[in-house]
Amino acid sequence: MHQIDEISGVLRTQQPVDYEELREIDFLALASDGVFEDTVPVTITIQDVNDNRPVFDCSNRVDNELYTPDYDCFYNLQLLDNTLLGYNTLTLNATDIDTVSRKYL
Ligand SMILES: [Ca+2]
Ligand SMILES: [Ca+2]
Repeated sequence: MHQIDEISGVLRTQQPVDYEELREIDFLALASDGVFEDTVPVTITIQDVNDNRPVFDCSNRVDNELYTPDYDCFYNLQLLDNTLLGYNTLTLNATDIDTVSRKYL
């Protein structure tokens, strides 16, 4: 995943980093002069960014003629014409696997 240049000591990523896949990387870095050596533990903590879209909970979805593949799911409500003001009609739930954007849902 990461590589340390033997001459410069610079650590470089060898593949993309994804917080949703791996949140921390621990390894031991070794320095050697051919006779003596030293090691140091290194911890890299991956910080989350908003790189995933929120997704509606589609467990109560309705698939009918109005459904299109442009949307994850479709909600079709029917209300009586004398429904009172403030009546709870539907609770929409969405989730987001990004920790940084979840608080804005
Ligand atoms: Ca997000
Ligand atoms: Ca993320």
